[in-house]
Amino acid sequence: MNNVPILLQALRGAAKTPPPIWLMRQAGRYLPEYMAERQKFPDFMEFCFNSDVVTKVTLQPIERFDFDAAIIFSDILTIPHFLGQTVKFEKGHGPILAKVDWTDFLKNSEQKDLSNDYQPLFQSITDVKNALPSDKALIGFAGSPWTIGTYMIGGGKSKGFSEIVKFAETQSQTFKGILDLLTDQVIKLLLGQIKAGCDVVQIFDSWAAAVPVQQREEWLWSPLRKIYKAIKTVYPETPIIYYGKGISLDYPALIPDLPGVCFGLDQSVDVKWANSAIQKFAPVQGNLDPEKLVMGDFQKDVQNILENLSVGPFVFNLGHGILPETPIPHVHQLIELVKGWKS
Ligand code: 1CP
Repeated sequence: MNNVPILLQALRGAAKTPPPIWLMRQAGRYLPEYMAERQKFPDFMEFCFNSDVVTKVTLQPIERFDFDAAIIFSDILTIPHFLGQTVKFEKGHGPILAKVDWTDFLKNSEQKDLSNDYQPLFQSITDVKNALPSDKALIGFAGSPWTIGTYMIGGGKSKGFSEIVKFAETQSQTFKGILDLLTDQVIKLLLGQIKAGCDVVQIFDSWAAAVPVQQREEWLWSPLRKIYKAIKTVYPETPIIYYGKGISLDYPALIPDLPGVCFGLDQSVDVKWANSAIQKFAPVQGNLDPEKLVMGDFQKDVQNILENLSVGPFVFNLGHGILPETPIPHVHQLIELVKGWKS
């Protein structure tokens, strides 16, 4: 059988009842089978670049939950890692990135080709694609240049973003160099992932809301349009999902320049508004609160989301990544609810 995956149908503009479902960060710490594999690798980056283990953990949530899509297991911080900025993951701390001299770093990074470094990832993509049933899609991803940049400049997860914004404003030439470098590397990585077998790519812009409104054109939208154009030039049929957390009010103005892009909605977005302001013109994805999935009281919210958004092109998902403390039975209940939906 050669079924077009339901995720691709929705991303190409079809309203599906029930809609496709996958969850951001679906391969990860809430799964005991993930923890069992993860324990074998003290170093997270080594784990990310072992083809066999990446293939295995990418498929784990599909085997357990039968989601409509797999997302390749990797991390948005692989780009700084391969550009030569040491990235360490310490328990309870999140990522820690080494301080660098930006003038040297930018000079050394110019036109760097990371395709050899990414070979194990591309191999896993090909292996996962071959292992997946034909009705399931494979999603590749990268961080947005801004979101990756916040970790590189801040040395890890930023508590507030005022220091990064200050850096960007006071060292604007250096900051522009970092954004240009990351835009170029994000493009190469996404093209490589599609070439290796990904059906869809998602750009994670988790910290988009930290960008002051007057800087968004330069720091967020101009790089995003460049990425969009570069992908569409080579792979016009490959759908792109843009997940910008906390900035959905900006989406309506972006749509004309990014035709076909699916917009990720975080949990703060009112779905009635999203239907009239975004979904009339573009597919949308989201937006159940991940905390609700932890608590288990999500039935009303799921119904509200489905009533308002399954009328158009829609992908059911969370408003942000699934939390490590999420009980597995709740995930089963969520999928049953969504898959049992009749309009
Ligand atoms: O020990 C561990 O297992 C480390 C935990 C972990 C995992 C499971 C990290 C470190 N990365 C990942 C995988 C990962 N990261 C995926 C896997 C594919 C999937 O199933 O979805 C994806 C898509 C990401 C993307 C990612 N990494 C984002 C964007 C999405 C989001 O949740 O906002 C961000 C911001 C990161 C940085 C990062 N890497 C790891 C952690 C713990 C973090 C977040 C730290 C922070 O909160 O700032």
